[in-house]
Amino acid sequence: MQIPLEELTITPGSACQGCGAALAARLAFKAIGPNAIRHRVPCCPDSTTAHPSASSVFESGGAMLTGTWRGLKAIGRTDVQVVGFFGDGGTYDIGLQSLSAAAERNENIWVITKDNEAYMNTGNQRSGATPIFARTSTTPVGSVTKGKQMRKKQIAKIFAAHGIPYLATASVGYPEDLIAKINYGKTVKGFKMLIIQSPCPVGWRYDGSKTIEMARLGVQTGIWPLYEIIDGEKLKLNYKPRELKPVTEYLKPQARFRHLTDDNISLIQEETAKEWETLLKSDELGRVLL
Ligand SMILES: Cc1ncc(C[n+]2csc(CCOP(=O)(O)OP(=O)(O)O)c2C)c(N)n1
Repeated sequence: MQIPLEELTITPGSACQGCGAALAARLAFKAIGPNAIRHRVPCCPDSTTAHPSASSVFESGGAMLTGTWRGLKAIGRTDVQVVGFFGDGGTYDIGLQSLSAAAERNENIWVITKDNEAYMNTGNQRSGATPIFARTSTTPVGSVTKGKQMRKKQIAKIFAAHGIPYLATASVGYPEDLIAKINYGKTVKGFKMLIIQSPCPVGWRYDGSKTIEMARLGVQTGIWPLYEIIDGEKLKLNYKPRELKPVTEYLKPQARFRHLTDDNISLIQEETAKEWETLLKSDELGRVLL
């Protein structure tokens, strides 16, 4: 596959060393290309690409994208890609209702979510995307609780249930897959969502040189499967190893999981294996099994 050479990200930007979200922006916008408007809601890194851009409050991300697309359509500029580049907080939680409304109306927009599994911009508070047992600043490890007690919200299934024409997961550890998904999405009219796992060395507490390794382990252990869902129905699994690696390979290098007991790890392993089976079956049948 040909990877576009043009760099559209602003360097050095405001990203930390090893920032997965900055890499997600770099890859995604290489594929989106220059003919786009990129909107943002509060999140980090705060300036990512050189595209025309506006900011809004979390709650109106979907409305801002809708207005931009409809305005462009009114002046005959239907060639422009309208893209929201939001964090997990802006997608899973605080921005959910306006994105859900835009998805239900099937607006011709992109939502690209860089999922770093917490509110990193404000100091690593837990979000709906934070996985079970992860330590964050609001789910500490102490005598009463040990990390987050709830599971990660199944946002892909929630948006797939809107019947949107294109939804996919991606990882900064698999750039060709990520770019191919954007290239395909550019041919689709309607609501497109790409959820990119974007490891955060500061919040997840691993060495910043290991971001790609973390991302790849996420995929190879089945914790972050790569798949596409067309029209909310047809599911295709894009990475199918003969055998998944044990989840410990992903959990152990991250200090946010350092306190996990063997029972905690077994639970994560069992749930990951169960979800993987469901995905394999969905892939075989070619339709989503919730
Ligand atoms: C309604 C509202 N609540 C809280 C905030 C404070 N706030 C600003 S950025 C942010 C975190 C964003 O997290 P996320 O969307 O996951 O992006 P990240 O910073 O992790 O990239 C929060 C909570 C806000 N701006 N508006």
